[in-house]
Amino acid sequence: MQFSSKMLRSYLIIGTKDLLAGQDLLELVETALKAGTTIVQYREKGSGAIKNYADKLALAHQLKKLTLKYNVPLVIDDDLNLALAIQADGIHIGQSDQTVSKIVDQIKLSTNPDMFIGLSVSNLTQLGNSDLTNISYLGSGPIKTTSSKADADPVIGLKGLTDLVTATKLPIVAIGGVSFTDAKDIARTGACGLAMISAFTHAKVTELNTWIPKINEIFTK
Ligand code: 3NM
Repeated sequence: MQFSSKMLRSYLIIGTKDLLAGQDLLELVETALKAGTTIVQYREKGSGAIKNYADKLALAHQLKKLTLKYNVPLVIDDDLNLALAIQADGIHIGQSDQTVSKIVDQIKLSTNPDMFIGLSVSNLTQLGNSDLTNISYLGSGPIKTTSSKADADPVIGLKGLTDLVTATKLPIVAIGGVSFTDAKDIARTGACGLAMISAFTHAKVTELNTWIPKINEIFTK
């Protein structure tokens, strides 16, 4: 699927360890997709994450089937083999993950050469040090404190986000401690959307059905 910045508007990130008691990952994703979520990232990371590759692969396959049904891109976090195995639409990598040039080379040689790449960039120093040649979008944060990522960078706030948006032409999705009610503030910085874990896992179905369409209208880039 061809990348578009519009895909970043309401960005669901989810992995097994993010689920609350009694929640089912595929069910949660389908509820979000029904509400209008514009992109899904499978992020199987952190303590409590699935370690077994076959189990991850099986779940990722099911996610791919599900997102395809709703014509929404599926991104895999930091696992190129998994991303290639399920023909994911994109891969997201962090500053400490594999180098971008290596990933680009592998993607170009694969059966899925159009896979897009998202990169986490938290501040202007990281931005300056990053090879952005083949990057489609940036994930920038944490905007506020987050309990979903143990090794998150220091909080950058709206000011840090604005600095990054001003410094690059690449579309940016804001991440880290953000929720639906932050959409207007985040949109004013020039960012393209909200990437969220706990806002999704904590929301009731009715809240998702109300908020996701609103968020998709608030972001216009
Ligand atoms: N990356 P929540 S913060 C996966 O700052 C991730 O790069 C971050 O979860 C970054 O919406 C984060 O629950 C966790 O705060 C986001």
